[in-house]
Amino acid sequence: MPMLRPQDSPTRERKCLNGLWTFRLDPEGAGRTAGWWRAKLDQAREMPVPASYNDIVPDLAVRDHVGDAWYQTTVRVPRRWTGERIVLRFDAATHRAVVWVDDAAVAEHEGGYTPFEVDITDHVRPGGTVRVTVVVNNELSWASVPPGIQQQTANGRTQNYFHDFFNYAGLHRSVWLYTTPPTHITSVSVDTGLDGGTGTVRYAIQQTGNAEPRVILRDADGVQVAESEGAEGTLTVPDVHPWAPGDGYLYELEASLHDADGNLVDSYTQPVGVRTVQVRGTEFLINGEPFYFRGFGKHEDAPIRGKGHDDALMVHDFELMEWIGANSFRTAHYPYAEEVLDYADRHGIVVIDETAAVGMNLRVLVTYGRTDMPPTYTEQTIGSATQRNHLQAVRELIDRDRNHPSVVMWCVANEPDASGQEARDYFAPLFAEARKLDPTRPVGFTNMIADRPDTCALSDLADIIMVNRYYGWYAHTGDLALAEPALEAELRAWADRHGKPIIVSEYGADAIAGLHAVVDTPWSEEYQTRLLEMYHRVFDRVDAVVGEHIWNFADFATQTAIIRVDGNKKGVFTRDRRPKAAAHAIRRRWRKI
Ligand code: BDP
Repeated sequence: MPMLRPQDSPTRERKCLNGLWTFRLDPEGAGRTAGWWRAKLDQAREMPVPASYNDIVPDLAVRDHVGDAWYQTTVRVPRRWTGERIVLRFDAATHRAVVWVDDAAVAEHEGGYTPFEVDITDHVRPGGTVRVTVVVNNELSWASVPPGIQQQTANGRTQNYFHDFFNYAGLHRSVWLYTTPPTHITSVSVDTGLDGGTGTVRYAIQQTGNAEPRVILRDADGVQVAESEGAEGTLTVPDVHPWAPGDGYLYELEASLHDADGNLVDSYTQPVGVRTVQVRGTEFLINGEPFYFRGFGKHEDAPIRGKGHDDALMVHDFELMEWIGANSFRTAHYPYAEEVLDYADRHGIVVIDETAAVGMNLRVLVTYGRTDMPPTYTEQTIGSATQRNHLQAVRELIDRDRNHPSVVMWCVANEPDASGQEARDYFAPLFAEARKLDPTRPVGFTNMIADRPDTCALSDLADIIMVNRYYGWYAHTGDLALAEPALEAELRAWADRHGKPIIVSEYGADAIAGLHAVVDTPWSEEYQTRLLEMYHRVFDRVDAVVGEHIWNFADFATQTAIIRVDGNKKGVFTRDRRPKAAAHAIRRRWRKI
């Protein structure tokens, strides 16, 4: 069941703890033994929250730090919070964290992109202050999602990983202190349906204590359209205004608890978009209408703040997507900040929501010159420990995001090794878990080129085929004449073999902004444009293709590699969000100019 986000309501209040915290790296891991949470952090510098810490300080020891990093702040608990339940919540801590309030360890969480919270009522005194200390750890192992390995070099420990984006760490999202009444709502979930002009909203409320749950549904003008009593039920919405791509119409479900005298005990408001999603043959239907995905695989990535959430950057990215004519994106390669999904809900942008499972494919390391890697799925590599964390990541993703109408599909992993029975044994329970938790949305994963239509061991587990393809870049580099028929033949093979809709969930070419060439020259802006146009010609010829997500929206940071020039340059925008030539070409296609 969803964990409720902090909100201000007639019965709830929140206080944001963002700002400058004190901060100290702990490469030796000394703090956990020495008890750094017991006092003011020694030798500390200041660090902004939310942000990745890596690029804030011009020092490789910070950027490439492996291990623990300590954050601390002092918070005053409002005096008026007496009698309330007080909760401390982290929207994310990458990749794991332990939290202390004064001297008491209160919370622990694994996984860098989903929230966690803890009731700290017994540890605080309204009107007083408390010290909040967090140790954030960025180590990746075979068991973590995403996985990685460490190496000991003459220079100390280094962290290696198999995914193509920088291992940013820190407190990437907001931190909250908030209240609920002692008797309170713990979760609200909604599923919606459409039947002609009538909508349905099936709701379920969970709570603590003894109080009567009620719900009221209001339209966007605040006019009540339905109400009900009880912890579960189905509301009927006559003349419904559905949520649809490009039309982010939202109702509001106010869930409340009442005591025996009818007094309000708790109140929580959940936005609701009434829409349906369905796969039929080779079509992807939203509200029964075929939907064609135009957009990007994105990243949460920017200069200085790394993966730190920033409303200015978020709104700018959405405005650029609107400018270019995108209607959708994939949260490659991890769950994004909840603010991003809220924005997508309000603006009718369609989202493919992905877990942080990326880089589970040891075969690809050959590309990076590594020939010494073991098989992907063994107990020494990606094994049952990884799978446990991965299952938890699926649960936390669905718990967090199931109420978002913008989210139309779950993506359980990016480009995993999809060969053989081992891959199936690893993934079948993940697909099953996603379907069990949410029978209303299709489930998929993105396939990498090594696993073909006739050999991929996972595609029949998925409701939709998502393929990442780099013809003209990693294959047939620079040769669009060879790349075009190869791409077309493969897409037709997927359609013939599987009879499911196909989204080309990645395709693209690196381009260095400002590099120009008359003839096809990889890395030039013209080659990137021509490659994308070639893909689009092919997509227009293959009926089963229902979506095009260019890799990537913007250039982004990666670990150092000889195939990366200051990061991955497949953005159609630069890292500071200036358009490359391809952006104008895409805009002509997507906006039909
Ligand atoms: C794909 C990955 C993506 C990479 C991209 C690339 O899914 O994360 O950034 O290739 O190489 O394999 O640009």
